[in-house]
Amino acid sequence: MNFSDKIYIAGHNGMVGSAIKRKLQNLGYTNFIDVSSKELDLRNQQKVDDFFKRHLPDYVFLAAAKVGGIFANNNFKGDFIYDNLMIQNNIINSAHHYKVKKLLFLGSSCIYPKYANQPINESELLDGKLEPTNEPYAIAKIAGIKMCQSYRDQFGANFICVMPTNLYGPNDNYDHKSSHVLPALIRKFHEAKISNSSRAEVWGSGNPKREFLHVDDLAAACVFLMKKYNEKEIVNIGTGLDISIKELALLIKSTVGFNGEIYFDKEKPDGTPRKLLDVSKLNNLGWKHKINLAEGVESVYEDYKEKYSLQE
Ligand code: GFB
Repeated sequence: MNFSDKIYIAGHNGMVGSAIKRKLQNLGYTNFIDVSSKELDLRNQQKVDDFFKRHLPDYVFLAAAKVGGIFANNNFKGDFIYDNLMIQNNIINSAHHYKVKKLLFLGSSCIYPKYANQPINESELLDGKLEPTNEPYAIAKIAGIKMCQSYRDQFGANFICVMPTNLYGPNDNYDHKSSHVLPALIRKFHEAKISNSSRAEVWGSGNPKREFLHVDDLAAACVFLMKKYNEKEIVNIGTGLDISIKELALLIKSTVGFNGEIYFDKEKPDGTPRKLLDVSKLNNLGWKHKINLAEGVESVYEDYKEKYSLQE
């Protein structure tokens, strides 16, 4: 990737897209094509085609997606499958049609079977049944992988696919219902602290295990792979370390300084019991994460307080 190349980050206002843009800017890249979702509905094939025809990007990071935590995935299944299929179909097809030099497609660790062997190697893809709460989202992401791979096979397109683990960081979604667990617990414990509540609620049993990666690390890995990796096979991006939701709750409780009790609402779904990625392929290519979870949680709590909370 040369500094003068035209770069299109689909989803540049979201948590992932904005982190990729920050990383590229820090490295000295300046030639970005920015278009917001208000200006361009990526689900509209004609508009996406017109956009590519007009701007002719050299490199594309496909970070635009409909995303959400377990509740959103489970309750808006139609939106999750439709929006994601449309967005990725339009962008991948236009990238091929208008001869983009290289495209990076972001998938998700939920593409792997619910009971995959741990840590999950890339070879586990399509080797078992998916987790029902996010099956439509996972099917859309699997379709995106297969589309990139098929365009490589048939047309020689240099489209690569990366599978990040659960992410957190600046510009995350803190909505009570649609957020992922880490930002959800930051907000719940913070609100419980400032309202002097005796307890804060955590969904499920607390037993599922998750791996968390700071989005700045993800962005660094994406740029690294965009520069170095040119193969058909998918690549996991994670830390190779996971903790239980109960342990995460305890970490966030102490970071926030909430002194009450944690209540586990067992009526809420647990989702996949564990999804720890095998990151040996990425490590062997020469990349490793830098931000540990405790320092990452501390920095996003500061960010949360600055942006969303006026009272302490
Ligand atoms: O982060 P999360 O929504 O996503 O939930 P998944 C992880 C775990 O945390 C589940 C529990 O066991 C939740 O029940 N949890 C506890 C909570 N308290 C809360 C809370 O207040 N909010 C939330 N959201 N969870 C998503 C997929 O699965 O992960 C997506 O649905 C995507 O497709 C994403 O892959 C990365 O890890 O379960």
